[in-house]
Amino acid sequence: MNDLDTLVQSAAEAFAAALTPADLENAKARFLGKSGSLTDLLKGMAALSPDDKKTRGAAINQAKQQVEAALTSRRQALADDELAQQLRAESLDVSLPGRRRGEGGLHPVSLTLERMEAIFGSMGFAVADGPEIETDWFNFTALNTPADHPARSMHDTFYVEGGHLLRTHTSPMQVRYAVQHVKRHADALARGERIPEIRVIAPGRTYRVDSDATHSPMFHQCEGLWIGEAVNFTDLKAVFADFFRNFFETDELDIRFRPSFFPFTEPSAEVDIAFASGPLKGRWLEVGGSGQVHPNVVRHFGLDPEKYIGFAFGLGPDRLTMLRYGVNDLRLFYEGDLRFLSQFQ
Ligand code: 2NL
Repeated sequence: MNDLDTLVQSAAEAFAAALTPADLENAKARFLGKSGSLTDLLKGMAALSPDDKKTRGAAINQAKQQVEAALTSRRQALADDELAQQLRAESLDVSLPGRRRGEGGLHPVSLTLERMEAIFGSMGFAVADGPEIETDWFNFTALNTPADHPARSMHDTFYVEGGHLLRTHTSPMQVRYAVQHVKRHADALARGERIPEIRVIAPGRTYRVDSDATHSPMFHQCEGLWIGEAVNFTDLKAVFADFFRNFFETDELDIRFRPSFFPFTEPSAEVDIAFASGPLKGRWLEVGGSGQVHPNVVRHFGLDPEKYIGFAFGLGPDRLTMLRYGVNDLRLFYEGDLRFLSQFQ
């Protein structure tokens, strides 16, 4: 092997030993650089005769081409390696199942409210919806609540700027609905004609200054109102029977009225139910309040209490949800814990 063959071979070995592009460029400098081995050989030709220069020059050039070819191929190999490594690092397993987007769902109390709307809807009740910030008149005065009633105190009611308040029940929405209904039929009333009955429920959020294991400052109510010319307690009991049997999906259920007092109804009654079977079998459970709408309230609707009469009731959707699903702590509904909430989807 002559000196040029040896040089080409050691260049090829040096390039092969270079594991990074930077190493390779350093190795290149040793053979092809300004003071590299090949450059030295070319400089060493100065003393040769013209004929020798020709043959020696051609041989050196051929060697240089071989070294350059080895360099190019090593460069390519290193670039290929790097690309392969990058592809390996960024590889995707397209056969893996995709990540599903969480689907979400309704809150258990919303499920109850939707159920209540559907059941009362099937009995001809319209659904009224309106402001949670109310005036004193719609929340208290129209409902025959005296000016000195404790419910009006700052201890019980959240007052906001401008003399408004957060509604303490959804009754004000029923007052709004009744007043509108009467206005819409004002001409017929003036002519002494009959007007359609008022049959409405008002589900939604309500607020009271109250917070412990069984009370939340925000809670839900679903009130109902049925006013006509001869609507009575028998109708009320039938409405409750139909509602509770549908809601709890059982006919094995008793309902009783217990005398009570509310400023907006007279007479008034608490409503209890008892299941004939299941874990709550035989226990009377308080589920709401009710009564015949007070004549003063009927008057505030714009109707003559001598001609129009009916009943109203208030149910607690939070408590109904607890009973239906067997939940024993009200606070679970308002802590936003998905481990609890996702069980209702
Ligand atoms: C309860 C008590 C009740 C009413 C709500 C009412 C509404 C109008 C007129 C008259 Cl517009 N009354 N609502 C009547 C009696 C009881 O709720 O304990 N609720 C959970």
